[in-house]
Amino acid sequence: MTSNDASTEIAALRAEIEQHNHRYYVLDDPSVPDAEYDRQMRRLRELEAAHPELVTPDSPSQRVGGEAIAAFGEVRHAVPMLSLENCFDGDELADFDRRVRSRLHGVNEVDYSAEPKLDGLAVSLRYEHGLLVRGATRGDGATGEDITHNARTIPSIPLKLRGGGWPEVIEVRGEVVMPKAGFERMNAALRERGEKTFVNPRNAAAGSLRQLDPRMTAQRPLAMYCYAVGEVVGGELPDRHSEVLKQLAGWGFKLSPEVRVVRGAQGCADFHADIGRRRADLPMDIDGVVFKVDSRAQQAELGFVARAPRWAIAYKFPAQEELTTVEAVEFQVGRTGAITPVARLKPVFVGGVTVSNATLHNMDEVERKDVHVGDTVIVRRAGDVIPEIVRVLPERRPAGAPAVVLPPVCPVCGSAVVRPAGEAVARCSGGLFCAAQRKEAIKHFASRRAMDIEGLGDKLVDQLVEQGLVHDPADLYALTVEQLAGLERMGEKSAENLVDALEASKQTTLARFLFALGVMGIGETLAQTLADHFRDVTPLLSVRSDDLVGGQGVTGIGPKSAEAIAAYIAEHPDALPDDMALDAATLLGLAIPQLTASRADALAAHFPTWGALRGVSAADLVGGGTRVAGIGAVLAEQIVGFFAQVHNREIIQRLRDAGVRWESPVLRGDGDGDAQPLAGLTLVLTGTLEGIGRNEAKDALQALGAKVAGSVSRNTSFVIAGAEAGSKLGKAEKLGVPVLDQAGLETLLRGEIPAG
Ligand code: I6G
Repeated sequence: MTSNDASTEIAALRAEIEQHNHRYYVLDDPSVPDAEYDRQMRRLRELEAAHPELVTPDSPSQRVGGEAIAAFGEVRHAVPMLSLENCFDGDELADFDRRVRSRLHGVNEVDYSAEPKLDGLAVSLRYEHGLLVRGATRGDGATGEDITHNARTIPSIPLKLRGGGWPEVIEVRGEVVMPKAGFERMNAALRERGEKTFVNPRNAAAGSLRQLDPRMTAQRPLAMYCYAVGEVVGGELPDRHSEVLKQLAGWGFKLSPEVRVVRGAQGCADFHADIGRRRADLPMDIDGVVFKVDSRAQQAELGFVARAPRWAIAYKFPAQEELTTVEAVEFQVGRTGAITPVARLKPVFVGGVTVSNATLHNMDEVERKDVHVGDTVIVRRAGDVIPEIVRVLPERRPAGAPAVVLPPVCPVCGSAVVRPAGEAVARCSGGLFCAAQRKEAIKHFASRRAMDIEGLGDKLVDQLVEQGLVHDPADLYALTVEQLAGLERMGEKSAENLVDALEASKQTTLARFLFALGVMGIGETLAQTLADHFRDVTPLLSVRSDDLVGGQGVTGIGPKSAEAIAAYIAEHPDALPDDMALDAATLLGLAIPQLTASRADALAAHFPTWGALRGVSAADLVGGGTRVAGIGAVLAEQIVGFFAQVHNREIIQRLRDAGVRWESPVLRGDGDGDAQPLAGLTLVLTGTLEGIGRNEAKDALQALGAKVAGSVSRNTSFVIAGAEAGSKLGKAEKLGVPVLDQAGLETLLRGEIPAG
């Protein structure tokens, strides 16, 4: 191949790969299967290796990171990187808006560009003639560190601007962050290798950017979200900040998908409240929202005070991390006997509430974090997540602070505590002899998503168990008004109501009943799967492991991918001629959802022709020995063990004798079309629905044959959005999944399918 030919092919490959990168990393909207992307990248590397004179710094092949540098250089920012004024409540925000309007000679209402304030590291990128020439940290605002070598490895940072019309020189500023999911994955991998983990995504982002070796940075899941410009030479930008952001997006930069223009102080307050409600669901940690006067002419009129613009403010959320001290560590016993160490903390205001307890999960965690009583610790409370100790500050440990030791016997019943070698969880061996386990098992049985016994709260269960009135769930149905009325804080009327609620709870679904039994490892989804599969509890009483695991499927294909692949085949029976021999490349060419290269290999090895693959069901495909979706060997043993125990069988029998019953579930997606008018639909519920709880709606829709999933994907038929719907609504809009309101839900509940 001549250098000319190579140059043409290289240019075409670079353009294509950059386009895929842009779709994948900037727009979160992948355009080609991974295998195709890998093939193009391999080809580009091959050509560049054969023609090293054609390698340029803006080639996508250069993102893997070059040589390590010896030390960070200094970069003086041509335009200083300022800080932002902060405010912490609505009054301070209103004051800011009043100041802005008064300086603008009393304009009535100001438009603000609003966006979340991401918790990462501020970075400035300098482009000359459309090419990235420098990346620098904020530093002290005037001088930062040169991190060009690392910036090049971050896939959402364009090496070369897209489109055209960019200024000769432009500095683009934003925040480099590590999304929460990437952070969790990276820490899990570090933990697995016995390496030190990062305390939070911000520290992980900062640590990753401050690497001398860019090959390390290249492996970290970083992204940069842009929000401002610095120096601009030889070019003009639009008049409104929001338009500048759109222009940046056009040049290939990633923006927060939450950017909005809002009106006046009220618009700002509403935006703050909306983002605040969704804070825990956002993919990145944020510590507030930022408002900027949208008109750049007004910005110029307002100017700066000290080192902050008068036209912008950060409205902060309550800190999610604070310092406090561990006053004691106690051990709680859960439903399955798991013993959980809980730190009793000196009360501290964090994440918007006062926190005085934090879970330590298990003894491995206590040992890993090296928690001693008396330690000063960082406690974190994010959203509704249970507060946790992030880390100990060993330098502040008082002399003689006692280590935390697992008690040899259960603190509730005195039975031996067992912790099998290699396992993190220690358990009380008392079973239902242990009052703590009994209480928790009954609370779970009565809970809303299980038997939904209204009025049977935790305090009441504690009393019932402590007074010996209830030993197991079946005893609940023998309770009388007289017995209940004698309890603390229970009158005759409440006792009658509870007996009525117990009676009402007897009519249930098999899935709820199975979930209520509290079999270890059986959550709501698996309970539903078991109910669909076995249709009654009786076959489960004699279930064997072989009935749950041991299929003939394809290695490497799990229940989810099997469903996606089988659905594709069912929808495209004529995608290939019947007698066509299959290989992985042919299958990958069909862009079947969830079909990775390794699964394509396995599938082609298993099914010699398309004809052989046509007509297979998801169950035929599931490999690794799974027969019931989601159940592997360990879970199968737990299920078999549970139903084999005489004591559990007796409770099930007594519950049935007491009148607990369910409609026989109809198999989804086949059989009686009239009883299953929603068969084949996959629905997702989000937000608060009117007049019907989410679980109730879920049960009703499932009874009509629909599948109700927890997350939105391209396979979702409809998202049903109630009031204050969260990120699922955004995802639906992004993927083009039809969204239904309350009226749409009602149509579905009548068994009719609304127009999409
Ligand atoms: O620190 C910052 C975070 C977010 C910012 C910022 C921002 O906009 C969304 N904008 C400016 C202008 C500055 N700091 C100085």
